[in-house]
Amino acid sequence: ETGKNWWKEGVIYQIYPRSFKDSNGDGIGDIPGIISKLDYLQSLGIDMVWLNPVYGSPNDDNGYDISDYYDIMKEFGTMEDFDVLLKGLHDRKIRLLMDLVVNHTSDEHPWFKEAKQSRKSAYYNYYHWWPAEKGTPPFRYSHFDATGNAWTYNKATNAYYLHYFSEKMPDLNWENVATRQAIYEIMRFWFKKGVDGFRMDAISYISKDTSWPDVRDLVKTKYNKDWGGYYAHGPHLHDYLKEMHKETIEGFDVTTLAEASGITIDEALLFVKEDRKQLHMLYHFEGMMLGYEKEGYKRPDPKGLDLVKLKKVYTAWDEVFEQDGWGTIYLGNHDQPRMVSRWGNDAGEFREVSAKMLMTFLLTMRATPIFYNGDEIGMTNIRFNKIEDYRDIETINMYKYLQSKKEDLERFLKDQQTSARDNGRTPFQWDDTANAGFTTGRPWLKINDNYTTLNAAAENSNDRSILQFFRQMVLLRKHKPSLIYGTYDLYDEKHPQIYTYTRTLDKEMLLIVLNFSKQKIHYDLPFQLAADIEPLVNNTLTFNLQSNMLMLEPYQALIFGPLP
Ligand code: TEU
Ligand code: CA
Repeated sequence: ETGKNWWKEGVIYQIYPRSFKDSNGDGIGDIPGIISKLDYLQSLGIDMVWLNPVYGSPNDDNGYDISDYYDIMKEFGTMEDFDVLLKGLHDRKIRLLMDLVVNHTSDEHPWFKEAKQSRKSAYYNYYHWWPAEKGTPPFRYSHFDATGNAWTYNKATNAYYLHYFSEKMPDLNWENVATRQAIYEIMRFWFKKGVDGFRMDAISYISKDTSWPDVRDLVKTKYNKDWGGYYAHGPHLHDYLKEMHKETIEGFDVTTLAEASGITIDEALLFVKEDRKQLHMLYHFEGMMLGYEKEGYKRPDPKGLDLVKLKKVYTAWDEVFEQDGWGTIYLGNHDQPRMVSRWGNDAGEFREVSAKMLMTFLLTMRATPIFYNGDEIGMTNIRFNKIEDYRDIETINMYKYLQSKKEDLERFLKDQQTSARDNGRTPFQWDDTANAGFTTGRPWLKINDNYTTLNAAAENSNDRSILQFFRQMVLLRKHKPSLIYGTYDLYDEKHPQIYTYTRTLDKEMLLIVLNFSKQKIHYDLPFQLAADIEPLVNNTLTFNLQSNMLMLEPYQALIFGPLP
């Protein structure tokens, strides 16, 4: 914790521009589309927008492969459009966080185009190379490569270049001072333009052990089979972040959010402890591993979600930031399936109530909440059943990889219905007109058929919708300082269905009770409430308390307080 700041007090709304709103009928969401929805954004009560990458890009990985950091992607519009968007947000008191992707560039970035020509190129050292005269490079895993290997051979330089993601996304060499300065220049450019901060993509990966050990055994012994964990342990990571802070962040009223893949609780404060002057907030992946098997692609664990474990994870992460630094909390984003499908229940009657329960959770924890667009109306997984429907390089290349290894592709496709990133990337469902009001053309990714009933317009005109509940909860968080800065205390940690905690600040104490199951539960409250107490928040129409025993409806969420 320590000082109070706007970025600790606000709610972040993440926009995936490709899928938000198409303005010109080409089937791809764009910046004018977002501009046309500014009033909607304001109506949500959110304080910050995190915009996924909108820079020049050939879109191998939907904008995470950047070919021009100083321009806007053609499909998304122009720099003038961007300026209008920034002003439109600021006029509505909403700040804008951009996505900074500087672990890698696109192979179509001029730096790489030069670098790959010859070892003498001025940009050769902007990237990591393994000269072929030394033989084949020691193995490194790649997230998106169809062969699984992060090194790809380049003929002109007779060397292999490193790419932790797809082969069209070569990793930048941060050991080179010129590379680092070029990155700081980019950051200053956007800060000077008035953007309010960056979400920092794969930032834990930027420093590499350039003695290049073979990581296979290392990862097994030291990193608990998590190679992301190994990648997050580069030797100079914190030197670079410190330098970056000094060269860019200092002197601007901005915030930075570290995407901290592979970072554990013990290391979190190295990034965000205030007097270390590195970054401001961090988001972890520990929660995102719950309910998946440990190894291989994201494969749902047949045992399902273990709530006791979930409570443990989020409680431990709360403790980290109790004294210093600050965290964020999310249950969905563009790399994850839909929040309600994964953590709640999107079947029939349960969808609304469980979506509201999850919102109650996110908006009552001590961390800046991040909501992914569409989750505020309870959008659900699309569950494609054939590979041709997918657009995501992660799914497509994993399919190719498994195919080459003769693995069970049917099982993979079935698992992807639960975990694929495209589940969360289908176009936003605005209304019940053709293509959900997203586009007049052919959408780049299929739209979920349920848009005829599940859409923002319908929810806007229904007082009891998920959307209205979201607005009310965002407002509540603003008016209850205990929900932002208050201490968090967990009760009944071993209860397998119910998550109970209090948030306390000065004399204000709120009690939050969440039923994470589809069962009705008789639950004995951890302490005595007044017999005539009424809940402050209830996501159902039922409230049944008898001598301190609550009869909780499936997925019921209740907030009581302020309590004496
Ligand atoms: O993700 C970085 C990351 O750590 C990935 O392992 C992520 O967990 C994975 O994609 C989940 O399936 C970031 C972006 O959020 C992601 O969209 C990009 O594809 C990736 O970086 C490369 O830039
Ligand atoms: Ca468009």
